[in-house]
Amino acid sequence: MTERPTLFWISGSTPAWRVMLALTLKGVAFESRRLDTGEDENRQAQYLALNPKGQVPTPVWGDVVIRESLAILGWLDRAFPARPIWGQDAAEAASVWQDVALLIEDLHPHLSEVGLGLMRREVIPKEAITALEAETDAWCVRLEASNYLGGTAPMASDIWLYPALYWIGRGVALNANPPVSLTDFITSCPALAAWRARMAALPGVADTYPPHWRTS
Ligand SMILES: N[C@@H](CCC(=O)N[C@@H](CS)C(=O)NCC(=O)O)C(=O)O
Repeated sequence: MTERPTLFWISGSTPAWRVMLALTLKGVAFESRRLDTGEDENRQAQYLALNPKGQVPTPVWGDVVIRESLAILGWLDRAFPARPIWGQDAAEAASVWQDVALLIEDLHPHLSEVGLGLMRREVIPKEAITALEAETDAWCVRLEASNYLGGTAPMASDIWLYPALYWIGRGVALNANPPVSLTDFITSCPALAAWRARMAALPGVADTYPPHWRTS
């Protein structure tokens, strides 16, 4: 197959951002199809035929149409094996999967509670913030020992975490009086801040930042 994959995405969607990051880090050129939710572009029959939930991300490559960001990250490594994001061998693959599973199992519930609260401009329970900080600290400690969660190069675990932390930052920016501890959520952990800067400096990564977050 020679043509490039087409990626359907929505600005500000962390799952879509992950897939865009993976394509970028793997050096896979793709056609970008940003959908405008204000115009219900993700609810049109043509798009629903690709993704019946009307959700993003959805990559299309010839006859291949995939939904669910994690499945897409898995597919990408098989379809475009250069510059793997799921490790170089069986042991590394297991280690990356272990991290992704732990991020989803242990970090995501707290991230979700705090992030959704911020998006809805609700008062965030102190315990929820403390739990998020404790979980984030554990990943920060990991990053004191290596440049990336994946070791010497970013893997699917780094790709999972990067947009997730920016999503909290976006929620903080949307609130007039966000909880103080969330305003220095990243900078309070130097290893995490350094990792984020390292990720952002990789070729093409800065361009994946959600465009509407730059302007509103
Ligand atoms: N589990 C899915 C989640 C996808 C998802 O929730 N996408 C949201 C954006 S973050 C979406 O497309 N929302 C648009 C809508 O439902 O109308 C994945 O990881 O791909």
